[in-house]
Amino acid sequence: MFFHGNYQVTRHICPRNCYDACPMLAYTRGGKIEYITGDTSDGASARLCSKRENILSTVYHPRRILYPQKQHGRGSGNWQQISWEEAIDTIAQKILSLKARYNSMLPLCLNKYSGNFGLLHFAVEGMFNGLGATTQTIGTPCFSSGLDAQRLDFGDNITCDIRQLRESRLIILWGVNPAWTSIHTMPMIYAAKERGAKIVVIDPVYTETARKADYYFELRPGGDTALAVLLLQKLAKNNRLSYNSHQVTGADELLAAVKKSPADRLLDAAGMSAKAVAFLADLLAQNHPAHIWCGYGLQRHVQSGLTIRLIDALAMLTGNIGVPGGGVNFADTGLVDTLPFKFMLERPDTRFVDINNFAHSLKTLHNPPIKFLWIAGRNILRQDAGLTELHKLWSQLECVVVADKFMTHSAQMADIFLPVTTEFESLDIIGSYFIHRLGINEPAIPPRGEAKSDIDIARLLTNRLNELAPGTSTFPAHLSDEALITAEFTPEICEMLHIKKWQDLYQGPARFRPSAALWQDGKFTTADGKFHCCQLADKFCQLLPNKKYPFHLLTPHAQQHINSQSHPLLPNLPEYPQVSIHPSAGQKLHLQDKHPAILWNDEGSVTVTINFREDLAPDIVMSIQGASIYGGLNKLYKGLSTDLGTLATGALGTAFYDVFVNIRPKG
Ligand SMILES: Nc1nc2c(c(=O)[nH]1)N[C@H]1C(S)=C(S)[C@@H](COP(=O)(O)OP(=O)(O)OC[C@H]3O[C@@H](n4cnc5c(=O)[nH]c(N)nc54)[C@H](O)[C@@H]3O)O[C@H]1N2
Ligand SMILES: Nc1nc2c(c(=O)[nH]1)N[C@H]1C(S)=C(S)[C@@H](COP(=O)(O)OP(=O)(O)OC[C@H]3O[C@@H](n4cnc5c(=O)[nH]c(N)nc54)[C@H](O)[C@@H]3O)O[C@H]1N2
Ligand SMILES: [Mo]
Repeated sequence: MFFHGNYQVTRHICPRNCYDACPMLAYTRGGKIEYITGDTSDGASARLCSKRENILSTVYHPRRILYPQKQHGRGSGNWQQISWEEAIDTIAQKILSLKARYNSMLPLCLNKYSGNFGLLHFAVEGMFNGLGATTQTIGTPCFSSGLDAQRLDFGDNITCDIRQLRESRLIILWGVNPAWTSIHTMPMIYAAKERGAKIVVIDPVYTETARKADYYFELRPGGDTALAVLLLQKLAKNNRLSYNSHQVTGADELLAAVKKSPADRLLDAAGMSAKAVAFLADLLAQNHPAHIWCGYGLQRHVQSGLTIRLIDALAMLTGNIGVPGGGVNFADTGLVDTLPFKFMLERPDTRFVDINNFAHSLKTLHNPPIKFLWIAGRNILRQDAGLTELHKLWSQLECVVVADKFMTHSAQMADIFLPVTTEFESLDIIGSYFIHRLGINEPAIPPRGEAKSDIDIARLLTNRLNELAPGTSTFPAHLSDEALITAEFTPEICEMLHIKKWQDLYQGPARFRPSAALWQDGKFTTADGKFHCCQLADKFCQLLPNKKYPFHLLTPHAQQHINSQSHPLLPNLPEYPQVSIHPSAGQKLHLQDKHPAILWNDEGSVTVTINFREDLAPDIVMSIQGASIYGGLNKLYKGLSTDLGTLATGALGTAFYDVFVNIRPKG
């Protein structure tokens, strides 16, 4: 903390599930945060993203819930404010009665993910683990298959320092839309462009990032697998591959299969012309080093693990790995893999259930069934797959607790609501999964109303349980935030961050990787130390629209807000999802621009508003996720697993963008 004129200035890192993990400064006067800016102390830009206004309004918005509540009848809206004592006592009594009834804590389930990725937020897992064996979700909706792909190929999940992009001659933004979802990497991309680098975007949708690129390649959703094979084929044919065969396993086999693959079928799968592929292959051949950024959108398809593996191989076999400005960035799990998370009290007997298929677990687990659900940092009744089933199964839950800041779709179906603090009201440490940054969130103001941090809630519940039934929980509720953080900052972590102690973060964020190129010594962290080329499957399993459901539904991430967060905050948010469709496709179905329509498939139907958009392919419809009041699009998504994910995250990923629908006018 420091002072600037009349302002107290505190350091923060945006704790949301976002590439950037932006450092921020909060300016507080008279006990109120008046504004926030970017913290430039580690070279980050002073500009914050367009979510900034919403970030501050999460603190002060009149719809923020500041007191614990109890609902009389789920979904009734009949909420009653209660004291923390009553809220915690009700929950504790329920836990103890379930334990007595089932002689087990397994009926208790935690469904937690990314509302706030802060270190101390993992106390919620610690609170559950302190009770014995419980049920908990495992996996992630974001990036499982890509993580596995890179782990299999390189042996690890590491990104290069994005500042190295300045050295790139070619930057391929493949299924990622950083102009919306990672705006702080855009200056590196512009800097590269100014130095003569060519910027390429590969996306089925002409995005904001595509607008800023030199070349845009449109393809079919999921057509990237075929495109990667085509590029390898072309480059091999033109003798443009260049790699050290001692550093690679499986290249000969892969290339033999690639050469045999029929190009016409691949072109059809990619939805691209031979000319476009040849042009892209030439760009790769002529511009070295090339950096490829594989986004999470790219891998929300059933075959995406293979796709990312092929893209890794493309980079490796074109000599783009181990050179500054080259590489394939996806995600970096270095911090999470190194932090000990001592207070999480991890245990081998946890019953893990797939985060991407929660309805299935509710339905199939009987011995014992899930009876109690604690949701933190998630809005599952809006954002998950299998929503129709999830709603049906909800009544089997005897108690649902939601810890959040707002009355989300999930909270509306809870029994108890626990109000949590924001990143401006409690201490925490935040790391990034993409750009090597780690920093502090220091409290700028005391918690508003009676909001509490997730870790304080964990302490309250632990203490109450142990009062009612001594020995129920082993969670270290007596340890302060500072003591828990100190125990996490082992000498190994401090060395990794080039700091002496965690308190150094009060001076500004730290970086956890050197800025040198990755894999420069040609040694990989796979079992044999080599880069592993994937092998081609006999048949691709790309999913395509069909006669009954002729449209591929894409629901990419929004510019103005993150996921379903802050959707209660945005002014003028439309009631129904806006669905973009090409006018010619729309007119064939008698749809009218700006008019209501029904989007449907075997899973259900949803009311939407039609938005004609000239630059969309005729068999794609698109709707920005979280960008309406009612939402509901996930009702149409049953939940298809991706081909990889278990290795890195414990569960397969989910193919959010392999959804097929039909449309009719409403009324
Ligand atoms: N502003 C903002 N930032 C965010 C978020 C947010 O909601 N808003 N969410 C955060 C989270 S949780 C995540 S996971 C990330 C996600 O951020 P991104 O990685 O950018 O992912 P998406 O928005 O899912 O998709 C990116 C692009 O992939 C394209 N795409 C879809 N299918 C395919 C395909 O088959 N091939 C190719 N080549 N492209 C395809 C989409 O059209 C889209 O333009 O962003 C994080 N940052
Ligand atoms: N159709 C479709 N569906 C998708 C996606 C898609 O692209 N298309 N993307 C998927 C992806 S990648 C993701 S990550 C999910 C995410 O979707 P969401 O579940 O919306 O994820 P988050 O943005 O992490 O926010 C979850 C909740 O955490 C709350 N929260 C914020 N801070 C805290 C805190 O400190 N404590 C607690 N207890 N709660 C807090 C927020 O208010 C919010 O309600 O959506 C998935 N669903
Ligand atoms: Mo995500």
